Amino acid sequence: MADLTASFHDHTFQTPLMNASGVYCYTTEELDNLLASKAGTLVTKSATINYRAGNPEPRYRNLALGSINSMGLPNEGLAYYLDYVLKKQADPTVPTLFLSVAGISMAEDLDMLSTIDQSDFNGLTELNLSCPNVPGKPQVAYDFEATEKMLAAAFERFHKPLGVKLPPYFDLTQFDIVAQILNQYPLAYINTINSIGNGLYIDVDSETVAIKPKGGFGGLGGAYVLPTALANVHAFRQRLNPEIAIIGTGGIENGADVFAHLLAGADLVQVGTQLMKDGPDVFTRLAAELADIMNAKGYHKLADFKGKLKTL
Ligand code: RRO
Repeated sequence: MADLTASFHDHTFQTPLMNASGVYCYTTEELDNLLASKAGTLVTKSATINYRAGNPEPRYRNLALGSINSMGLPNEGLAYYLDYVLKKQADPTVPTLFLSVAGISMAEDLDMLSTIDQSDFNGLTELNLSCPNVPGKPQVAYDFEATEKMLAAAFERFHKPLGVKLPPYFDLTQFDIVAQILNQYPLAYINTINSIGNGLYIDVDSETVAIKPKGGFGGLGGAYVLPTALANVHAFRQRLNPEIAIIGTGGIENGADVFAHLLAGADLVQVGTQLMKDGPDVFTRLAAELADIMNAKGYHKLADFKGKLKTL
């Protein structure tokens, strides 16, 4: 019988599955439901220092091939999520949790990292450098100079395990440049990819866009993004120091998609659009489908195939 146990640095999770930040992780009730599911762990909604209402609705739409969103960073504020993970880490039955932050400015990011550093949080912190949906705020990780400055300043004050959430890159030279920057820092992991920013879905019958903010432009998720996500996971696995783990996010609809992410080099995988569509029961199905594939192939554990993608 396939063993789905996933290792991530010195942490062990029952399955390699978790939610993608921004999906089903806004409230303590949603977070508790994730903990009760087959997800191996969870990540909280990217937080700002203070509560944010986010962009006007409708701001998320499921589409036949995925989803489009321009949520605009709605969240309860860092204290809410930090309080949740601190309470949970006192419970030995709860796995190590991920806490995500996404400041509107570098100063806000650094402020939040200092708060987390000075707290008792002993889980993994994720710095989201790739929110595509705050009007007037470009994604930090598409500005290589800003990314380098951010990481340098972050590691001056932050002494706990830190990962970064990256946007998709599309050119091999971008992978080279970004990996060269990331390899200079003691990152625990990268999470790739965030949604493909600023897509535009058009409904031809009604001749309208699908969401209200930004005239309809929004981040794409789901089947639209799977090959881009796999490319980013694999390109970074080929370039990053082996100590930097990878969370693969993007386009997972079934167990085969989970298998593909792991094969490309992901250590854990996150599910966004499909979790939005199905709720936390999706993890039961994904775990069963992944186990079926491993059993059929004669693989007993994730390490039997993780990162072992073959080329022609
Ligand atoms: O809240 C959002 O609009 C959002 C964020 Br912070 C993000 O990182 N990725 C995304 O697709 N939406």
